[in-house]
Amino acid sequence: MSKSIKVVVTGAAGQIAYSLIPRLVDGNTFGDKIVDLALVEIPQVVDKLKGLVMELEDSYFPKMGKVTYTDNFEEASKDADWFLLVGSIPRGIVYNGKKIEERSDLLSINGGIFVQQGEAIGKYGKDDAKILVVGNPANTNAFIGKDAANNDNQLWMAMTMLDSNRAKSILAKKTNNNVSDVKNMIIWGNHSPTMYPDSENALISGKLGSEVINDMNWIESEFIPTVQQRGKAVIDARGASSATSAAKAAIDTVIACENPTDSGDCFSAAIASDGAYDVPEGIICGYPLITLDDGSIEIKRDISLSEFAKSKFKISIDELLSEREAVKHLLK
Ligand code: NAX
Repeated sequence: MSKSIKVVVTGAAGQIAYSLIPRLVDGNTFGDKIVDLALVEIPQVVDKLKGLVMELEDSYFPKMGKVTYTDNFEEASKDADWFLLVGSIPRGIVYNGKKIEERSDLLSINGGIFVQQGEAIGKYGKDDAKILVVGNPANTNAFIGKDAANNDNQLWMAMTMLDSNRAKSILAKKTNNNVSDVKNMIIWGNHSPTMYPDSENALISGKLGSEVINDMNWIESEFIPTVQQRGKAVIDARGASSATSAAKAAIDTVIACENPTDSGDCFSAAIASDGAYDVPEGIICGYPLITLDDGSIEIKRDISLSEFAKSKFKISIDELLSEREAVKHLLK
């Protein structure tokens, strides 16, 4: 009999989740394992999940196990292996009578949600649970959740895979390669417009990006801003934020964590700094990561950063520090 795995998804009635959830049970993401799903929504929309569950049942997924839905996060958390925290309150909506425009308000409101979810994960999730925060502001939400969970065996991540996938695609186009020829694509810092996508350390058909692309002007004025601002560009063009690409990126992150990383490669996600690359300890920072044969996940530590890279990375670290300051009232 195949092993089973329990995955909790919040924001399960949202647009990212609609693309994401079927892929969790398609037999590709978790291989042979039977996947039990616990879908979570806020009370106002939780009943909509009945329709999604019907669709899942009608789709014939041989690896799909038990599927439940609830507005009770604690109940959903019990013995879960993976938490995909997609749900959050977006900028622009009216919340408790106030329109949420300021990043500080967004940080505080979502921070409150992540305190409760973090506490439940620490208490009820498996001791080796992995948590991927997608809902923005992802890094600081993960920072608050990890603090509230207070369980260092669990791995908290914020998603930067979408940024890394975008960056690969742009580098591949620029150098007439296929996207699969671009490896070691690192997103340093915050998942925000300050992130630093590292073209210099990317491997393009086996060669360092710094050797392949001799066009600093293009890197500064096109590549970096395009990766940083692409989320907004998709909203402007589509009238809605990235959904299918965000779902694919969440799946790619899960697959990267569940399988050993090829030598010479890495994957991108933000995790708590242990001081690596001189980042202040504790903040959830975008790093190059590797999954080892025993399943543990580590920061890849042998990347050298140019002075240009360091100056860009510092901007993003400073932003993360100011976000930490803005939510300090939520920390234990
Ligand atoms: P939607 O507005 O379509 O869905 C969000 C869902 O979350 C809603 O159904 C809402 O009811 C639910 N929700 C809110 N608070 C919740 C809570 N406390 N518990 C459970 N569910 C809750 O947004 P969608 O397009 O799916 O995007 C979700 C989040 O992903 C947003 O915060 C968005 O900014 C973020 N993104 C993050 C990306 C990344 O790379 N890290 C990229 C894509 C996306 O912009």
